Amino acid sequence: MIRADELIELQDKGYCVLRGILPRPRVEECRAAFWPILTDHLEHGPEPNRGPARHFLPMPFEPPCFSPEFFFHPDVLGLVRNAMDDRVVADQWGCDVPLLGSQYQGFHVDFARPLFPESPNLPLPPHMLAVSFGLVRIVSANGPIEIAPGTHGIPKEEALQAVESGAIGVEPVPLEMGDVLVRHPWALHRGTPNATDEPRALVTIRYVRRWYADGSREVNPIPLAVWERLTEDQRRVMRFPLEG
Ligand SMILES: O=C(O)CCC(=O)C(=O)O
Repeated sequence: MIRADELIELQDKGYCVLRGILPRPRVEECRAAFWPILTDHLEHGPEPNRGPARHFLPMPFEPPCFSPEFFFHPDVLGLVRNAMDDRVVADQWGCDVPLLGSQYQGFHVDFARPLFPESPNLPLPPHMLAVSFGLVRIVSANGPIEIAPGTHGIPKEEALQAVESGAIGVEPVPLEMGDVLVRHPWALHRGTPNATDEPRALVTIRYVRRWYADGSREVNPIPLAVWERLTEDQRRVMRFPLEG
């Protein structure tokens, strides 16, 4: 399905939400399989790496943590391709988890360097998009991401000032299970506190134009058996290391 309204919203606001498009059973299976891995990471893994009581960890590619429906959903991939081009690849698959005790992050963008350092504010079409969905229902109590709409089109310092002064308001993005958030990584955003006992797991796939690479986040390798079950078209979309 062509998502023309959402594409316009993504272009104008820097994000849009596709409501209820992922099959809930797939998301629930992913959560059930990931939860022991997450629990082990939280109990025995490294210290929080995204602020107090806030973790990022790479997602496994073993099904059902991985499902082709997450990466190749026709509406999501269609939207991402329309916003960039037909040759986009996925190069990140990770999970952001604020816990009880997490705080507001500072507003930030998700890229370290402008594409052309000599012209950092050159207005350009997107070369990456983040596609996220919750493994739990995300409501105000457990820390929805907040996004400052329209800031993807403004020089970063100007955008930060506008958000700090309140000239641009910020929007929390609650997500039901099955909802998918698509956002420009350079729209200013921040994580908010999780005030519940349950980890708030938000998984993200990053799609980039084929010519772009930055290796900015840790990723897991794809097991050979999973790779072999993908179609040729699906393999063309996956830019991850192969296990072995
Ligand atoms: O998990 C979230 O709500 C946002 C996290 C984030 O933007 C970050 O850690 O860079």
